[in-house]
Amino acid sequence: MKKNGAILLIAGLFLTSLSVQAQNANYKESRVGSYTLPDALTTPDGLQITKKKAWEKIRRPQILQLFQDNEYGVMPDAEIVAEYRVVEESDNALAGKAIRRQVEMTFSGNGQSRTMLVLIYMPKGVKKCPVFVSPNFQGNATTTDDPAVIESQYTTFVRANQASRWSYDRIVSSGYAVATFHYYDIYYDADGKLEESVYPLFGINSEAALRDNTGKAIAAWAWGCSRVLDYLLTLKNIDKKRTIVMGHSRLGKTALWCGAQDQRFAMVISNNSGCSGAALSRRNYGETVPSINRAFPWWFCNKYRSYSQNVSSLPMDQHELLALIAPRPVYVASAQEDRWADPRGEFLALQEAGKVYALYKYDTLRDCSFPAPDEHLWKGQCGYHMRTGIHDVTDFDWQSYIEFANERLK
Ligand code: GTR
Repeated sequence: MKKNGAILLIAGLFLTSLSVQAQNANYKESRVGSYTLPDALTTPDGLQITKKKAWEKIRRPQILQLFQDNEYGVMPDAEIVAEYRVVEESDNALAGKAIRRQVEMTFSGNGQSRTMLVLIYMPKGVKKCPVFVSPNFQGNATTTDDPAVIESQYTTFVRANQASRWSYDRIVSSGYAVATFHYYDIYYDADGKLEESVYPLFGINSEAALRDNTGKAIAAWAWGCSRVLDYLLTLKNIDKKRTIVMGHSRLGKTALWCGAQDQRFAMVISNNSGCSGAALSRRNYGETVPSINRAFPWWFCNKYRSYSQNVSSLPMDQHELLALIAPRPVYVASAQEDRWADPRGEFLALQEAGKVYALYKYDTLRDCSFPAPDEHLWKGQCGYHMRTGIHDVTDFDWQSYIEFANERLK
């Protein structure tokens, strides 16, 4: 068999096994099971956290470490040098509304380097603009029909293939900048691809060099979002106080993990992030911890797999990931037909995270019932909607994020 045929066959088998998993998953609320969530406001030695100072000093670092050690892993400590090269720029993009800039970022460490290509659109005539940082799935050129956009190195996809997911016109017309990169530039999204990632720059060249809590793909993609922010913060026309990290699906998990750690991001958006993103792990509904570990072992640190047999032994749950974003605005968006991502589980996590937002005297979603499809449920710093339709990013989603950010980020 030819190589391409073999790759297609393997990809096909992988997708088939995923869809079998999805079909066999539980979609009945009555079969979710009972569970007790870890309390974000109680320390392991029983101390009750009642003040934001104690949250920030004592409990927040504990929870952050639980996610590092048990789920996403940590990026190894090493000095990485970043160099930026503007490879293309125009002040006449998007029908004259935007400045387009394409920047090649080269990261070096441990005698090796890796390049990421970042596409940025900035609204013209805005002195200080807020910015969305959001990685893409198929390469920069798939996000738009703008012919000047350079194809990302790993892309095999048709130009503009995913343009419907990127409301560039709306974003820029609303006065926001947006920066995107192909996530493969940071970690090629497949098993056994550690060498095609930034990890070798940190001295990690093989799976054997990974500790139980070393990060893998999601940790690396989150790291990539922070590196884009480093660059954006060097630009005079970007508002440091209004930076947003947004991601869809596996990249929604990434956005949450990035925003949880990197507090320079002023707002965090999870679009259909599902299992190991915004959805509670203890609910047996749609994708579960055992199924995600089976299908995507390269996304999480190795330790995460040890919880597949006993999810309730996880020392944390995903509401605490959302709580790490407090007091910054957080938006969780689900899609009605995306049952695999457990919309209700995403909503319940955000409700529960409200406990921590309440320490900051913000109103929360704790007393709200599950909203109707397409209804905006926005209280204090927490935003939620369940859009009608499938697992996707649509203009409705972007419009919601922009309006929410307009109100919350000043
Ligand atoms: C699915 C996976 C989900 C979600 C999704 C995506 O196959 O099971 O966790 O992340 O991929 O990224 O589109």
